[in-house]
Amino acid sequence: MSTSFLDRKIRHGFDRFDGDRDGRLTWHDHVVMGERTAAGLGHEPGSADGHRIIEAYCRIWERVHRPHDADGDGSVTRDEFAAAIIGAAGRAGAIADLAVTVFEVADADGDGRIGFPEYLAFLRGHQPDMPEEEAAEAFGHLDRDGDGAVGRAEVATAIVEYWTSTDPAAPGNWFYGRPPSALKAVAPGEPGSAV
Ligand SMILES: [Ca+2]
Ligand SMILES: [Ca+2]
Ligand SMILES: [Ca+2]
Repeated sequence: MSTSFLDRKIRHGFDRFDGDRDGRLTWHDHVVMGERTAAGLGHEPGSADGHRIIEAYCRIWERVHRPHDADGDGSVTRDEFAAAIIGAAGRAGAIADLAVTVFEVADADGDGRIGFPEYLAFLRGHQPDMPEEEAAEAFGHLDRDGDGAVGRAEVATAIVEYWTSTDPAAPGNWFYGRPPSALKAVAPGEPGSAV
């Protein structure tokens, strides 16, 4: 069970949120991601638009991640995180919350669509060395209707798939870039679950 595709994907997702790479999720990680994303979108440090993005990341910490801090020490470890998410597959509320906040952050110009430059800045907020080609490949998976942008419904579906789907072929697995072992995760005929 601990080596299932979903488990690996959740741990990979944890690493995308662990902005300072110390192996624990904290409020500070979310500030770091917000600052990077704001800078990637061209907002000056201290500007109102930059502040709005940092605040959105802090809301992700408060509403989505901090509740997993069972002992109240202000941080969530990788194991705590994986156990909480795996155990909470039905917690649709938190995932929907995440989708709304992510959209708010990534749709920098507020036109209701995430264009490729916006998506690239968002990804680089989570992973500064994200190659543009990998982001483009991911974007192609997420833009399911092929209209050249990722819309609200496409974000919502992708986030649900990323955090809950055991299907290695789910397009939403690409939400944070190339998923872990997307093709070699499981043998053909054994979709997703190496239980
Ligand atoms: Ca951290
Ligand atoms: Ca936009
Ligand atoms: Ca689209």
